[in-house]
Amino acid sequence: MSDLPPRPLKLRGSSISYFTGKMENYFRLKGIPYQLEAMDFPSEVKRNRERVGVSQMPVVGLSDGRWMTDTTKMIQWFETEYPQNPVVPEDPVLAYICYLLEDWADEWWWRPAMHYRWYYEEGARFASGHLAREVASALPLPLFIKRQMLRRRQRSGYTSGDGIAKGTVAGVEADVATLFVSLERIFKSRPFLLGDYPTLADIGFAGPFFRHFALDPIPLQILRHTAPRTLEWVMRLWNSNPSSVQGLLVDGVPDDIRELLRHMARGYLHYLNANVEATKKGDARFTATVDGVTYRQARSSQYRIWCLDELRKHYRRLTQTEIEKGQEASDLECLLRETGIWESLWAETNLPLHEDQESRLPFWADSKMIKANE
Ligand SMILES: N[C@@H](CCC(=O)N[C@@H](CS)C(=O)NCC(=O)O)C(=O)O
Repeated sequence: MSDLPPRPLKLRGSSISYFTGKMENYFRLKGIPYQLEAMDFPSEVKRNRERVGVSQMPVVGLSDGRWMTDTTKMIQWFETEYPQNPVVPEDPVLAYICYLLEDWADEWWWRPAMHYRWYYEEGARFASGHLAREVASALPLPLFIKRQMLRRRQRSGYTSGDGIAKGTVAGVEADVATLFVSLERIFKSRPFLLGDYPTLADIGFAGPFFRHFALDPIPLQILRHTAPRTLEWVMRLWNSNPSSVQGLLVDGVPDDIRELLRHMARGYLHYLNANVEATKKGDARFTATVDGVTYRQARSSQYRIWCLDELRKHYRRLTQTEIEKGQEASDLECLLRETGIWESLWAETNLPLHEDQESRLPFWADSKMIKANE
C-alpha cells in the first residue's frame, strides 16, 4: 500500500469550478493532501495544452513534475496508487451504479449547472466577478470588460450556445427539480447515495452540487426550500475524511436508486446516442428531444463518445466472471434492462472513436468535454 504523498499535490483550477470541486471532495474523502491554486488565464491555456493536451480545469501536479487532467481518470489513477478506503464498492452491481452516476453527474448535469449560474443575473454577477478576480486577474483589462467577456464566453460555450434557448429553460429546470426530489427521497433514508459512507457516486455528484447548485444564488435558494436534506448531504460529503468510511452500503438496489437510473436512461443516455449519430454525420451541432425537452443546436462532443465506450468497458469488465461461468444474464444486466439503461447503452454500433482516443489519460487528453468559444 503506497503512502500518501509527502507534500500536498498541486490542484490548479478555480474555487468555484465544477470539476475542481469534484476533485477536492475526492481528495478530502481520501485524506490526500492538496493545495488549491488559481489557474491563471490566459497564460496557462497554452501551458496546459503543452502539459496535458487540452486547456481545462482542474489540472493536478504530482511531486515528480508530471501533470494530469480529467477528474474521472485521475480518480481511477489515485485509486490504484492509494487503494485504502476505495471509493468504488466491491460489489459489481454497486460499482457499476457508481460509474453510471459519476458519468451522468459529469456530463449531463453540467449544462443545467451552467444554466443556473449564467442565465440569471444574480449568478452571472457573482461568478463573473469572482472569476475575473480569481483566474483572470493578470489580464490587463478593466474589471467590467473581463466580466462581460466571461459572461459571453460561458453563455455562448455552455448555455445558449449549447442548446438552451428561452423555450428550453422550463424543461431544464424541471429536470433539475426531478433530480432534487429523487435525492431528497434518498437522503431521507441514508446519509450517502449508496449507504452509510460516500462512494464514487457521491463524488461524481459533488461536481454539479458543491460548486454550483449549492453555491449559486438561485439553485441554492431552491435547495434550501425544496431539498434541505440534499443541501446537508453536500456539506456532509465535504466534511468527510478517511475515518468517515464506516458502516454498510445498501444491500441490493433500493427503489430510489432505480428511480435515478430510469431518469438517467430516458435523459442522458438518449442524448449520448444522439451525440453519436451527429458525430457520425460530422455535424458539429445537433438538435435532440431528450426526456421531452428539445435542445436545439447543442454542441456535439467527441469526448462523450468515449464516455459511452467507457461505460460499456466497465460493464464488460465487471461481468467478466459471470460471462466466463456461462451465466445467461448477470444481475447487473437485469437491473439495467429493468431501468431502461440496457437498450440505450448498446443501441449504437461502431462508435466513431478516434484511434486510441483518450488512451493516455490522465496524463494526456485528446479531446475536451465540449469546446467553449475561446
Ligand atoms: N472531463 C473533464 C472536464 C473538465 C472541464 O470541462 N472543466 C471545465 C471547468 S469546471 C473547463 O475547464 N472547461 C474548459 C473551458 O471552459 O474552456 C474532467 O473530468 O476533468
